[in-house]
Amino acid sequence: MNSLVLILGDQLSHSISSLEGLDKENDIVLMCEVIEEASYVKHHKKKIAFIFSAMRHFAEELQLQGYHVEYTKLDDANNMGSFHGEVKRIINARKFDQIVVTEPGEFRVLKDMLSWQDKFTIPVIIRTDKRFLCTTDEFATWASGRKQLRMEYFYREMRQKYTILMEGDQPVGGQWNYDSENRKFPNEQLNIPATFHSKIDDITSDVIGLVSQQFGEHVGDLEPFHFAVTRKQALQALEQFIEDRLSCFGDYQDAMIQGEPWLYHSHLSFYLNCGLLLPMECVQAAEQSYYDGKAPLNAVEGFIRQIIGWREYVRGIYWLKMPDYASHNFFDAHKNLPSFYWTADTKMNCLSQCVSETIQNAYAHHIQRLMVLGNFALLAGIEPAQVNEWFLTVYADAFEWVELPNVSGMILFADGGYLASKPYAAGGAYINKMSNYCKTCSYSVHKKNGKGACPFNYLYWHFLAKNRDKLNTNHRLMMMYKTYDRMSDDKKTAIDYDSLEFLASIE
Ligand code: FAD
Ligand code: DLZ
Ligand code: SF4
Repeated sequence: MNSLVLILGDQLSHSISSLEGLDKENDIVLMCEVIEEASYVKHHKKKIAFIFSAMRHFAEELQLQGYHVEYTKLDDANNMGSFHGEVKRIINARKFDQIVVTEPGEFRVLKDMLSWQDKFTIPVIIRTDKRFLCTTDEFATWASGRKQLRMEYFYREMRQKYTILMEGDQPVGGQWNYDSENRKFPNEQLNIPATFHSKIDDITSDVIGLVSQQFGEHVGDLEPFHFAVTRKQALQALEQFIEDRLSCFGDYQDAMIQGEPWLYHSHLSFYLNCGLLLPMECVQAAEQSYYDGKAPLNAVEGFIRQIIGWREYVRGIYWLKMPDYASHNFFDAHKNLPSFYWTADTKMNCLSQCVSETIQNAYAHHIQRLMVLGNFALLAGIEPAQVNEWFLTVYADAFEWVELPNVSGMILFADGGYLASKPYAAGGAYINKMSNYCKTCSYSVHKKNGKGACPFNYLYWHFLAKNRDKLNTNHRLMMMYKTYDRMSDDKKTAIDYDSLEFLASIE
């Protein structure tokens, strides 16, 4: 039985299920850089360089282990430009009995793969992606019969299932969640350790040249490039996080400081999502750090919750609800994405900072994505499809299974509250509390209306008023509607006037 094993750019794990049982003598591993994947959205240049370099290093490692790898580079003359094109090319040239793949991370790709058996008249075996801690079937069982899903309950079950931070059947420390301790305000005097910096070797250098030549019109800075591109380097990045930053991860998880893009976050999503790191090894390293007395419980629990909780939860929702999930638009929002999302050219300092850092690093941390970039898109009524495309384009960790639920579910509430219990809408006061951006902004965060007032302030109330019929029954917003109702008619008119004028100015 000769198998063709296709490995995708986000499946760079030696334990990937498609390699299980592979016969090194007779089977062939196919990896291909294809223009369709690099341009179905115009990915950030750094993201393409990262994926291509990591793919080339991974292929080299497989070859050293004795696998027969067919690797197609983007600029190879016979490159067919798509996964199905490359599969077709190789099966036309050689005889295979079956194609083996691990399930892909995007519905778009799965749909394509499901057509191959008929198209190529050869069996296509699609194996479960065992790198995730909850299979799509397990998640569907958990979700069945629940009208609304809540991450917290899913997370507790995951803690129990894998015995993470547990004492018998109770959570270590007596609480499941220490989020209330994780809201320290930004402190400009912090001595923040640098993020991981790998050396650029010949492979990465070649890829940087290729991306610069072929994707010049894509967004983003290609250099400096310092992502890990091998498993060895990714393990070093994990170790560096555990040693240098984990202990403060919880305290400053929600803080934003001007000129500090990385803070105490792990910066591991790139490696987790492309397979260089496995979720459980990150979780266990953090848990061990707690037991060794090196990191406090609020930090370790918070980090672990992101991985076994949020990460698995959003993936479960993605596969449960696709393809419909991509077209949800609960608020019927249809405004275009303002051009400053691509240029950072706005007087709103918070947005300008977060977009600039995104352009430089293909990274922004969670609160920047949620409470600045996403929050603004929600308040301004930007069409979900355009917001999703932007988030999928600009971040090196963006794959649709994780990007879409975070954007459509968590921040835009486009699914009407299936993923989150209320929209994460906030005015300028929140951004001012959690960042130092407002100090140097052209707008005044303390001014609520009129010239020079922070746009988040009036847009927040405008959003609530405009969508009242859809949010009225949400008990978590009742206080806010009571506050709105107590406002004078003049105040309400000013909110509408300022909002409409501002929104027209960014069209
Ligand atoms: P840390 O803060 O150090 O967190 C540790 C790990 O937990 C991350 O590496 C990640 O694997 C996981 N994690 C944390 N939060 C989430 C979450 N909400 N969903 C899934 N995993 C999570 N994450 C992506 O990996 N890809 C995306 O395309 C993506 N898009 C997002 C869009 C929006 C609007 C929002 C609000 C969040 C998005 N996230 C996305 C989640 C989160 O912002 C990133 O995982 C995180 O910023 C990555 O940086 P880090 O590795 O330093 O994370
Ligand atoms: C993101 C990406 C890019 C930019 N290029 C490739 C590629 O050329 N070849 C490849 O195998 N994978 C690439 N990827 C990752 C894929 O887009 C990803 O595997 C699918 O979206 C499924 O999750
Ligand atoms: Fe952002 Fe408003 Fe603060 Fe300016 S004042 S940084 S627009 S929150």
